[in-house]
Amino acid sequence: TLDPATLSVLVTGATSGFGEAISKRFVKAGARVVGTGRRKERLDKLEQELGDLFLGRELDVRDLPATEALLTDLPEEFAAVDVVVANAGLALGLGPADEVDIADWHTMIDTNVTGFVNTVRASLPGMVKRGRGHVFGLGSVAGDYPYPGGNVYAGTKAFVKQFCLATRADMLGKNVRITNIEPGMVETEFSLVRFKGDEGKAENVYAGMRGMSADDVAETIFWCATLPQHVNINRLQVMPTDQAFSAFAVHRG
Ligand code: NDP
Ligand code: 8X3
Repeated sequence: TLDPATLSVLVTGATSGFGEAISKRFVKAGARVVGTGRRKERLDKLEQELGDLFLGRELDVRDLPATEALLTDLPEEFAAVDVVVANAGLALGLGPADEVDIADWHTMIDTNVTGFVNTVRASLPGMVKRGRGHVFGLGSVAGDYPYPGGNVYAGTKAFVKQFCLATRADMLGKNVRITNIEPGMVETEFSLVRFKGDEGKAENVYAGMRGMSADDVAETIFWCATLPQHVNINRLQVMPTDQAFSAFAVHRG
C-alpha cells in the first residue's frame, strides 16, 4: 500500500463535514494537508488543532484565478499535491423544478460543477508532470438515482460522476488515479445548508435512522488513496445500512 506519510493532500471544503474529517484522517496518518474553504475562522481553528501538517487557505472554488494561484503559491513542503479531494459543494432547496428559485440552481452549478472542474483542472498538470496523483470527486447517490426535489443538485452530481470517468480515460498511462465517491445520507451541515439554516428540517432528514458519519466517508477515501498505485477504484457508492432504494412512482389519474 501507499505510505500516507509521503502524501501531500489538497481538500476543498475542509471547514465542515467530509472535508474536515478527511483532513483530520490524512493528518493523523502523517500526510501534509492543505484545507480550503470560505470560512477563515474554521480554517484557523483547524490549523491550531492539527499543527504543522495542516495548512488552511481561504478559497471560494468558483474563483478560477484564485484556485490556480493557490496551487502555484503553496509552500514547498505542501506544493507537490498528489491527492486532491474536490469536495466543496452544496445543495440548496428540495422544491419541485417548476417552483424553486433559479438563483439556487445557479449557485449549485457554479459550485458543484464550475468550482469542481476549476479545482481538478488546476491540479492535474502538476500531477501528470510528477507522474503521480489521485483525484477524488464527491459525487452522490443523487447522481445515480433520481428523487423528487433533487433536480439540479442531482444533475450536478451526475456531472461529477461522468466527468470523473471520462477524465480517468484521459489519465490512462499517466499514473493519475480518479475516483468518484458516491455517498448516501451522511449527517453533516449538508441539510442545514440545503434548508438554509432551518435546524428542525435538517434534523428530520436523519431522525430515527443510523446515518453515516463524515468519518465513515473519510475512511473510505483514505482507503482508496492508500491502495497500491496500480489499483484504481473508479466509482464507490456507499450508503447507510438504514437507507435503500424505492419503487418507481406512478400517478393514477
Ligand atoms: P457540509 O455543508 O458540511 O460541507 C460543505 C463544504 O463545502 C464546507 O466546507 C464549505 O465551506 C464548502 N463549500 C461550499 N461552497 C463553497 C465554495 N463556493 N467555495 C469553497 N468551499 C465551499 O457538507 P458535506 O461535508 O456533507 O458535503 C461535502 C460534499 O459531499 C458536497 O459536495 C456534497 O454535495 C457531497 N455529498 C454530501 C452528502 C451528505 O449526505 N452529507 C452525500 C453525498 C455527497 P465554506 O462554507 O467555509 O466555504
Ligand atoms: C447528498 C445525499 O441523498 O441527500 O448528496 O441527495 S442525498
